[in-house]
Amino acid sequence: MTYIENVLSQLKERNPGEKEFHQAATEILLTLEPVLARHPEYESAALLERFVEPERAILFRVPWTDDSGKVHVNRGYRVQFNSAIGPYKGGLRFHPSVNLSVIKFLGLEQILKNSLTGLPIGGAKGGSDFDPKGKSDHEVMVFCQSFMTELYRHIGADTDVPAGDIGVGAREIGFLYGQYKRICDESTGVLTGRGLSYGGSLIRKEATGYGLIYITEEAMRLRGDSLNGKTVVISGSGNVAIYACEKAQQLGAKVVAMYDSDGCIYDEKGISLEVVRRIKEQERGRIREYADRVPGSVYKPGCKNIWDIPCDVALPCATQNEIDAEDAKKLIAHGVKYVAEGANMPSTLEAIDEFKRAGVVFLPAKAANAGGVATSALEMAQASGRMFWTAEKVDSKLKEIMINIYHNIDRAASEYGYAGDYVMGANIAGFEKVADAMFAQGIV
Ligand code: NDP
Ligand code: 2IT
Repeated sequence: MTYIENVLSQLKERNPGEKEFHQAATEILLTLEPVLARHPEYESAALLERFVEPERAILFRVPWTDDSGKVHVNRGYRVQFNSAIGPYKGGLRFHPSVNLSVIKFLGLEQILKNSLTGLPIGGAKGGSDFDPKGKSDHEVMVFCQSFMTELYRHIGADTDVPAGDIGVGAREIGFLYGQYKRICDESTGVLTGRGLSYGGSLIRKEATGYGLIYITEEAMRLRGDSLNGKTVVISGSGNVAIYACEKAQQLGAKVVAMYDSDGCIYDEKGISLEVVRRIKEQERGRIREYADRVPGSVYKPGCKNIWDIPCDVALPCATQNEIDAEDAKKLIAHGVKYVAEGANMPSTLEAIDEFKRAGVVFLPAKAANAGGVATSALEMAQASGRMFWTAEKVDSKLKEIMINIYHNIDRAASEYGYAGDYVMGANIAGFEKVADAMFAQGIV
């Protein structure tokens, strides 16, 4: 057994049943062989064993009372995975599917993603199995206050800086921040994705979606191609999907389909983003309402239908494992040329193999969706400097970061003999910096 195989098998044994964590660790570790061949000293320092073990994993009770007076108990998590290159940084997810395995897969991915941004941020993730859907604003507030009443003691502007993810948007960040400030009596950049009136950054809301399009456009530009005139399918209709759609449309693409967890809309004329935003951002409604409002569009129950729709560019922006091998084959058969992951780990390992075999340009999540956390780091810089940058300044930095990420993963892939394999490139480029920082800091 090689060193990597050994670490992976130990990981599976020590963390039984954590299937998402196993999946993310397998994807990452199996690409690191060439780096370990160059750095035999990493094995004697048990660097990989330390890399896959969170520095700290916090699990806590979150009791709260609903509007009818009934008491509920949810489970809260914060996995502070790796602080080698900076304070822990990563989002909070509120979704019924959240468990330790999901948070650990997200945290592991976040370490390498944050490294790729080139900014000094370590990796973490947290959240709860609480479902904000169908809850009143008051219930969401009460839940967020209870969640923060435990979380506050573990975080800080120079220690660990959470942000949003699925189910945690501007509303939740506001409630979480209000409670943190009330307990700690300090106004710092302890959370990112804050509102513009209380220390947030322009463009943070748009950043993940815009960043996804900037890196995709760069990959296309270098192939003499562009989004202009292309047909695009975007899964999800949340924060990442909406702003990916906005920027893709600005660059001349036709986005023909989106979905939520109930079903998918298809609009061959091109999605009206204004209608989607009204339904999703203002009314917190369901995407099926789009078909009632836009003549000529169609709604189909079930999410999987979306990968049957022919497109040049597919942007999965909803959740993990939303594209399996069968979905990948359908996309390929219908001529997809580019797949860029806005969501975290939306493609299964088998789907990635299909894309690679078919020569699809595949931009993995940790590179393609890094614009959100990169802009969070820009928000932290503004908060600590008590400054507020213009939208143009933040947007141009975001674009520069995404273009740099593309070139770094492209260079790493080529340098190690895997030209065009951006899964290899992203893992290697992200890992090199983290490994170097961990090695330099001794056995900690
Ligand atoms: P939102 O909560 O704003 O939107 C999530 C979207 O995905 C909704 O349309 C939701 O549908 C759908 N969705 C969620 N879970 C499922 C599921 N199990 N099956 C089908 N559809 C689902 O989240 P974001 O847009 O912020 O996040 C989307 C993805 O992007 C996640 O993978 C997240 O980790 C990743 N990401 C987010 C970043 C950010 O800055 N927000 C940064 C980098 C990555 P419904 O409303 O019906 O639940
Ligand atoms: O997955 C992610 O990168 C995020 N949800 C954003 C994290 C952040 O700290 O901005």
